[in-house]
Amino acid sequence: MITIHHLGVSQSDRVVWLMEELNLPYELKWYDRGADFLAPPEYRALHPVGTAPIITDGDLVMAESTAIVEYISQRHGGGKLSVQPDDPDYPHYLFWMQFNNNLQSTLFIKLTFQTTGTTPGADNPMMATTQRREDGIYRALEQRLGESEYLGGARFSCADIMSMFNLTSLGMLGARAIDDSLPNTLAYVQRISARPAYQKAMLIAGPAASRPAA
Ligand SMILES: N[C@@H](CCC(=O)N[C@@H](CS)C(=O)NCC(=O)O)C(=O)O
Repeated sequence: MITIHHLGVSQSDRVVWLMEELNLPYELKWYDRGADFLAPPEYRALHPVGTAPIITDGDLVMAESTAIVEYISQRHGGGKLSVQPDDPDYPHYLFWMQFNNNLQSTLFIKLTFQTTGTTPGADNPMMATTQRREDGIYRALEQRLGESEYLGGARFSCADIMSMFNLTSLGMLGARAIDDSLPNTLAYVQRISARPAYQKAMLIAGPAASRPAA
């Protein structure tokens, strides 16, 4: 059985969501963040990368949510939440599976500036590039959701599971608010939030959830 090593308030909630969507059994091991909001030493000891999510599946220890989600979908979920190479939407699926890291890299650059009190003006080349990239990602999101109900195509897929954390929880760190300025994205978030498996997963492992009683 797959064990999800869940770090509180983290994007490992998307692995719980995937398992609920696929109706697969799993064990959830809960780890609390330290006072510095980072993963505790016992979490970092699980895998050299040390970031959440991490899963174990037999002898396999795996990090990086994009890889984990696709691995579980294909290996344990019969590929039904993946978009297969012969599907016309496959290129879209590949693109949106990368949305997570693309968006977060722009946020982390901004956060580094902010937390060190070194935020430069908009004409600073690094700042200008970061903002241009971030704007482009949200523009692509709006465009895609104006033409397709789901990011990976006409049906719900892992690409949607990879994206929701960034459109909801990432706001805690200062990511752009999903509001009327992004109408297609706002409607998408509302639509996806209504999924029973999403709601169940957020109750178990979402940002407002806490370690289950022993
Ligand atoms: N690209 C990675 C990002 C992982 C990541 O940044 N995880 C955060 C939680 S949302 C984390 O582990 N933070 C605690 C730490 O770095 O100590 C993935 O998608 O798995």
